[in-house]
Amino acid sequence: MWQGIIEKYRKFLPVTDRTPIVSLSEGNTPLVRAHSLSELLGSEVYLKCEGLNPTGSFKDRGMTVAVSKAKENGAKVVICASTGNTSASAAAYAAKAGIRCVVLIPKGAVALGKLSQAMVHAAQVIAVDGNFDKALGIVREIAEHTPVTLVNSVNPFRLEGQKTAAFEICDQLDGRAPDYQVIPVGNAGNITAYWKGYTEYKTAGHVSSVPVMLGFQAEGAAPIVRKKIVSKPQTVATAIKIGNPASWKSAERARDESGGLIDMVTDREILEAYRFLAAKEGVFVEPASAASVAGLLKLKRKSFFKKAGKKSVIVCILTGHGLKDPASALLGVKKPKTVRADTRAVIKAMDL
Ligand code: AN7
Repeated sequence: MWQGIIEKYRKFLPVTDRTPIVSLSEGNTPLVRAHSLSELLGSEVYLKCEGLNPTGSFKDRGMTVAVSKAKENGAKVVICASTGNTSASAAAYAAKAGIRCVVLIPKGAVALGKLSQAMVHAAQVIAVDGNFDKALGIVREIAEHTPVTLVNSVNPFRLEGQKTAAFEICDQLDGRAPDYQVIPVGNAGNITAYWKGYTEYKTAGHVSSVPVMLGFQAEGAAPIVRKKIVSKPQTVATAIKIGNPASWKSAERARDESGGLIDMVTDREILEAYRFLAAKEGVFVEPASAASVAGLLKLKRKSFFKKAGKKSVIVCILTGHGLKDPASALLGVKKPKTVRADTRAVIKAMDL
């Protein structure tokens, strides 16, 4: 029986017999062969569907470890700042652990699905009149001066949990690492965690290589690409609307040590990839997740993968579920036709 990532990858994680495991059976998410993308690229493309975690995003992998350790250490309150998914995950795991949860969100900039999760899991939600970077600064300060536990990815236990996605991908590929991994970059914890995971799995002898890491930021929120803090980040992909990533330096290390790159994609490219995934691959993700596929398509236009010479194995990380952000799904799509409740009227509307 699958009992979550801590049970599965315990020997790679900072837990002991005394750690109370707070799990919602996260992990074990599908690695789906993407037929349309594979054909388009002439490569073997896979989608790691992290939106199928218990709260609908990859954050659950890190949260199970962070909240288990918080509980072990006797925490009464956990706190985080969030563009949405971290708060949904923290709220759910804190509920399971019986710990109070406070989340700070940038006012008006969190998708409805995520906000409703935090509220219904009974977290105290505080909207800050400022962006994510401001909110993160505030919770970091609070955690320094009060007895609350910070569960943003600056908490190292978060990245420990998140690295298990790299292990899983290698296991799902029958003991090999992908040649390339494409991933959205916001606060840059996830790219850092994946790189840690791949290198640890290689050291442990489970795989013989590590992938080239290809990260993508949104053009209006691309501090790593531009090499400077973006004070007013803008993008349709609210999850990655971040101007000063906490794991900036370690993301650069993942990029450089793997011989990869961190580039950016426009909102238009993100939404095109978002629709492509849903319409051609049958996979519904939130806009931030589509940044990885938008990046893949951008690199294809630049003939990036041709240089490899052989059929590469490429894994795109799809970080969050499409239902998180229902408003984005309705942008630029046709409204359903309304017809009389009558068989003939329906057949006529079907345009057969
Ligand atoms: C769907 O929830 O930062 O580069 O506060 O929700 O590890 O930050 C979310 C980030 C990508 C970026 N895709 O990952 C938060 C938050 C989705 C996300 C990212 C996020 P990082």
